[in-house]
Amino acid sequence: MSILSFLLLLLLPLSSSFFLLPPPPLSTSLHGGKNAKTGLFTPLVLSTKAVLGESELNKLRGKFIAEHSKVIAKFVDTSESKFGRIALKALFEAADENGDGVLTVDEVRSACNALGFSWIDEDKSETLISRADVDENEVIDFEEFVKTTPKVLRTNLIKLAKENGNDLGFLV
Ligand SMILES: [Ca+2]
Ligand SMILES: [Ca+2]
Repeated sequence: MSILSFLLLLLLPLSSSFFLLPPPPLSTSLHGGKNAKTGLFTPLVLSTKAVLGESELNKLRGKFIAEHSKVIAKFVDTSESKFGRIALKALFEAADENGDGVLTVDEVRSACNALGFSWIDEDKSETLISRADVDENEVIDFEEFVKTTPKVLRTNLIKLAKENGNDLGFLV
C-alpha cells in the first residue's frame, strides 16, 4: 500500500468531519456529552498515528471508518462541493500510477486494493470501469471518476468497516 493512499484514507473521513461537523468544544470532549465520541476519537487517532506501526494503524483505520461511516456518507453526498472535488482529485492522482490522466482496469484495481478493498479483483475492476465509462473508451477520466467514485467509495468503505468491525474491541 502506498503511503499516499493510506494517508488519503485517513484524511478523507477526518477532513470531512472537520468540514461537516462543528468541532466539539474541548470541555465537552473531556466531560462527555453528545459530542464526546468525535472529540475523544479524533485526537486519539492523531496521537496513535504518531506512535503505532502500520498494522496497528490498519486495525484503527477500520474502527475509524466504522465510527465515521455517517460522516463518510455525508462526504460523498457533498462530492460536488469544492472540498469534495479537491479530495477526489487527490484520490484520482494517487490512483493514476503512470500519470496519463486516465485510469485503467489495473490502476483501479490496485488503488482499490491499496484502500483495503481486497475484494476488488480484475473482474470487479472491469465492472466498475464499464459502469463509469460514459464515453466507452475503456478508461476512466476525471469527470467519469467524479460521477462514480462517491457511490463506489461509500459502498466499499461500509463493507470494509463491517469486515474490520469485529476485531476492534480494544477501542470500545
Ligand atoms: Ca493511468
Ligand atoms: Ca472513459
